[in-house]
Amino acid sequence: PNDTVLVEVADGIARLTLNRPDKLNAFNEAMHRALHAALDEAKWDENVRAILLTGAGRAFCAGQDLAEVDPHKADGEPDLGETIERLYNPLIRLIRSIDKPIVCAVNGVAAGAGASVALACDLVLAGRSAKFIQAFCKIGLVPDSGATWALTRLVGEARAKGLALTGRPLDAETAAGWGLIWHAVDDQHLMEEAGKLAASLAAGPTVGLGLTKRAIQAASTNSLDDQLDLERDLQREAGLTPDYAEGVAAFTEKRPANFTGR
Ligand code: T3D
Repeated sequence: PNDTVLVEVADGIARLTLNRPDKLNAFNEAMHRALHAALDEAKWDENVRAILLTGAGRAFCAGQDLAEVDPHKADGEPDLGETIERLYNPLIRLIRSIDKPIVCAVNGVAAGAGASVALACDLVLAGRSAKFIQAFCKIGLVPDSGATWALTRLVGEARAKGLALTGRPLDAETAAGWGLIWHAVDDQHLMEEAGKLAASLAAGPTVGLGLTKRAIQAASTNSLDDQLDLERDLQREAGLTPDYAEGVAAFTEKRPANFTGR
């Protein structure tokens, strides 16, 4: 446990705040460990039905802390592949594996792996002044932490290459227009909107929402036949939940559903 990620669990929502504001919430090892632990806990905690991720201060996350890397190591060559394999890839895999909706409130710049983490979340809201920067090309690196995968799927190859090869900042409004994120929101309303969204998800049929997330994630690599089979299997599972019975009962009785997340 350390204070590089603030965690607050209340009303079915785990609020996680990246908390190295002086470094624009850049990732060091401690923040990696804290974020991974907090997400893992939220994944398994039955009281948590939605996750809200944001950053403290004026940035969301500036990617890898460049003050903590040494490209001129005395005792050998740097192995960035090792860092990716040990820290970044497990983080992205964990985010995608959580069967609960994850809202990301991008409160300022999201650069390098910071943008990748945001794009791995399920519903991304960004303040109008926030920017997404594929900063990797400025320092001779390759977009990582799923950036090439997410960008290409979300905005297509032409725009993915434009962003990744130039490193030009993309503003929140354009990002929403391109389909990179869900919505751009006025800065002063971002946290309120993100909180409301997380609250409505936390009051939803958690199992069904989790299975929906799984189905949509599988769609980008499945054939239609595989996806039809998957939808059948997941629907079978959703159809066994008390929340499904409640949803149908509430509809029939013309009243709001009272989902319990089971
Ligand atoms: O290395 C591996 O293991 C491989 C993994 C790679 C994953 C990656 O994420 S690689 C990409 C790393 N990130 C970047 O290259 C982004 C670097 N930062 C920037 O380009 C700019 O800071 C921003 C565009 C994000 C924001 O610009 P601006 O003008 O709003 O702020 P600033 O003045 O540049 O930064 C404010 C402070 O934060 C400043 O510190 P100071 O001078 O006040 O003491 C700056 O050095 C610090 N900071 C910003 N980003 C980082 C950082 N410190 C360490 N690492 C950072 N990534």
